[in-house]
Amino acid sequence: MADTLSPAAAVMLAEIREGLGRAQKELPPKYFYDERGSELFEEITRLPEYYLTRTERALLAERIPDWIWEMCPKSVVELGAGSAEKTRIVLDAVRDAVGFAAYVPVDVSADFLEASALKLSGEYPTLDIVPVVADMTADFALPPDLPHPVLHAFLGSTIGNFAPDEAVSLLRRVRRRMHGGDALLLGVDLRKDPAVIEAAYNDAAGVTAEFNRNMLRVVNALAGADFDVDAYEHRAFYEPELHRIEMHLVPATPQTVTIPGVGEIHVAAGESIRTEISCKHSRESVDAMLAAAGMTVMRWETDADGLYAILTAAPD
Ligand code: SAH
Ligand code: AVI
Repeated sequence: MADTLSPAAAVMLAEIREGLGRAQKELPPKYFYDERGSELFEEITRLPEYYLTRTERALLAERIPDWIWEMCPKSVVELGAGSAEKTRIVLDAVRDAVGFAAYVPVDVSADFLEASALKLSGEYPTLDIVPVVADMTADFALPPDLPHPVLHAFLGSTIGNFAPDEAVSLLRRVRRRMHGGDALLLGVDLRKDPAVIEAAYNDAAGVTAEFNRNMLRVVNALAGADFDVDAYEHRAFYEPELHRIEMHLVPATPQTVTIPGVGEIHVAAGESIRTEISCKHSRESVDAMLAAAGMTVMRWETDADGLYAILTAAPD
């Protein structure tokens, strides 16, 4: 079977094998995002408990027009763009300040990305929109000759879904693409009362639970696995020492899963598969992460309740 696998399928099976082989079983969060997962995420962003999206949107609406006038980017590259709903605030400001510009949304969710790029092309005739389907944790090519200055946008606090060392590697990769005058626009969720964070990842309507379980459907579809999706319960809890919330899937009864190319995986009753970490930051942790990647904060803005921050950073 291994001989007939595409390189992408081989990487996926290796990731799944490695993740499910650990003492704490794990699956990478990028597998949340098939079309259904992307739609469920959009639903999460509208939940009353999920303060992140609306807080970031309000901050962007307040600060972005001025920040974009200062930077005048001729290209915007956005990592994990998704629906790019909040990015419209950035794109409106770029259109008003610069006129013609390139917009490169990068995302692993191919169908969802194509659909949002098509919608945006109709709305922004002066933008050259070039979607790139890629895994941002690996090296990938951007369109050649993007006009500078380039604004690298990474919104939604998606940086928090990477452990500190992975986040630094990712930001270093961004830094390597930067010329003088380029900038990073980052959204980060801040540390706060754990009860507020736990509520955001355990919504009353159960959308986050469905989003979490959807990962097993994605792995079934992509890898031909036979996870009994309904056997798993959603669990999300804050780890104060690590400043992060974790999402897990936990079966009430023992499970045996067969994954072609990986083999049989046993999940004991009450044992968990970790599907996501979402790290929460402080000004100090952001400064340290950016310093390790070779960047310095230029602008920093938080909401009145200190829930969330947006910032720009420049290469050192
Ligand atoms: N930026 C949007 C969406 C955030 S959801 C917002 O702020 O609302 C996270 C997005 O990152 C999803 O669209 C998901 O498909 C994408 N994503 C997750 N892991 C990824 C990876 N490894 N490579 C590329 N995109 C990824
Ligand atoms: C995309 N990412 C920043 C979200 C988060 O909050 O960590 C994904 C998510 N997980 C559960 N709800 C939303």
